[in-house]
Amino acid sequence: MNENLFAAIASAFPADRNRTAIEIAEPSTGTIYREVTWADIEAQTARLANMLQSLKLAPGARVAVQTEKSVEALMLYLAVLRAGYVYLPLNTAYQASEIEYFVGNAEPAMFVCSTRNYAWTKPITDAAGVAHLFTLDEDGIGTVLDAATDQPKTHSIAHKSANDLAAILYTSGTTGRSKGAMLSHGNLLSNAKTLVDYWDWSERDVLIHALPIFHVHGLFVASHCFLLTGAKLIWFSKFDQRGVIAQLKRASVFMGVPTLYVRLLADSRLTREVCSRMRLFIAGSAPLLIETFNEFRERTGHTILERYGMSETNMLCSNPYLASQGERRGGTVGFPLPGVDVRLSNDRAERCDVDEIGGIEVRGPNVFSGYWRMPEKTKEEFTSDGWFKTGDVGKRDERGYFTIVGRSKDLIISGGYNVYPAEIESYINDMPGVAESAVIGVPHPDFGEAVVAIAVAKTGATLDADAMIATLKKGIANFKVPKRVFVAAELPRNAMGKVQKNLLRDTHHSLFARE
Ligand code: MCA
Ligand code: AMP
Repeated sequence: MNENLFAAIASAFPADRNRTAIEIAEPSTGTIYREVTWADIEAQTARLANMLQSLKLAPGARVAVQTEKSVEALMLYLAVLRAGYVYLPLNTAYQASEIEYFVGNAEPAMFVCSTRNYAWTKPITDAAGVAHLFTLDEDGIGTVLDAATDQPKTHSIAHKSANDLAAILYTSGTTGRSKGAMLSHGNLLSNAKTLVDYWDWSERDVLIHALPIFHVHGLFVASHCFLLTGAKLIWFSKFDQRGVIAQLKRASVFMGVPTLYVRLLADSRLTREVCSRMRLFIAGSAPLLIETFNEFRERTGHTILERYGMSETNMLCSNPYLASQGERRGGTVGFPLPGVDVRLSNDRAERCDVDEIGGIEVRGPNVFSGYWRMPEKTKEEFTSDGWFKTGDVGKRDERGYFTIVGRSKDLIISGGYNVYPAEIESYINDMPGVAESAVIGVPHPDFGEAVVAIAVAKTGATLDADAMIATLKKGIANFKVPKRVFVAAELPRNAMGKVQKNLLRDTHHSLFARE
């Protein structure tokens, strides 16, 4: 049996291939300006898969993609699966030094970039010996599609077993550089099937897709649920609450990070009436504030379903969809998904009691096989009995609901993007005149958490906070750049000499408080 994820997707295509699969909406108005049928998906993924195979890439070759969001980019992802290669999506905000690391670490055989990034991407891919560099832009035009134009529109799906690698997703590390989480066809398919079932998807569903497609949330969770049920997508190349609200009347499901819900609520056009056809609002990737959960229920009559996931594990926990399985409880991430084992361990590696706080560990067919070319790191992140240590800290109540109470990893989640303080501190510490720095996350009304840095000058040097921000903007992805930099005489330390970030967080807690 072919266990290629694309084989499962193809077998779920609706019988009527002329049906619309994707409606593409203009972000700020929601006006639909193009439609894509299931026949188009079939033909375009076949052409692209044939083109990929004509390049005679080695088995297991990585195809790295850093392009703006377009339906064609989604087709490219599906074509890589279909042709049996390994997909490696990269955040569009990454700049040259970040891309250089990913290319050096993953050694892709092929790279697809935006035309506007070609000039700086080419020297990087050349130096790393990447054999093929193509382009693809937000309007769906690029050399990667040109190369596929004359290819046949039929293709027989590459044979894969469940353990074969389908994708590598880079996630930052608390120390050192990013690690590539290796996800197999089986990991992705098992989780997608579970979600389709648990959230009661059907071909009648219409999903508003407004998330980026270089992370688990937009690429896997949203896209796979739609693809495995023959449902319909209303596709936004970027999130804009005005366009989304204009299309809510026609939709049944919405998925978003908490920032998207905050922005929807800030628009008075979000009413009960526009949500009357909706059956499900799903939130995840970062903590959803209880205030947002309550305000959304009051305004729309809908109770947001919060779920919890990770790049390494796909989705682990979800609040229930069906009332018969329980209520959706704000501030919790619900129950472990069917087939996924989740446990809590205290610092003596014993199982936690009800309401006792501990480290969240997971086991199941959804859990990745390890970090790309980092066997030692992989070993560190699993317990001796084979459970993956998420680095999240939580508790379980007497009814079985899990709540995430914090993180043992030093991580900031800003607008659904992860930022590791150690990485930003190392950039700041390398700046002229900087003796040391500390990077923290503080509450932010839009992004949930915002990145803030505190820097100490070397003796005799003076630091200009605004100039530091401007320099960082030129070097690293914009969402990682501190919103504010403070220059301090020294960093608070405990008796062991460790920087007391909790004191810094307390000092700057109200920096972005709403007026
Ligand atoms: C944009 N900016 C940000 C962020 N996004 N700053 C901090 N955090 C952010 N997330 C800044 C830019 O640096 C820029 O600043 C300014 O905002 C405008 O940029 P723009 O790109 O126009 O912003 P936007 O379009 O308004 O984007 C905000 C957003 C976006 C829509 C919330 O960040 C987003 O799509 N987030 C979703 C991320 C996501 O999908 N996460 C899922 C990960 P300046 O002008 O100063 O440069 S998957 C995951 O976590 C697990 C598996 C799970 O459970 O799902
Ligand atoms: P990533 O490494 O980008 O996949 O991010 C995964 C991390 O996002 C998890 O380890 C959690 O810390 C966080 N996360 C995801 N969903 C939630 C949620 N519903 N509530 C709180 N944190 C979440």
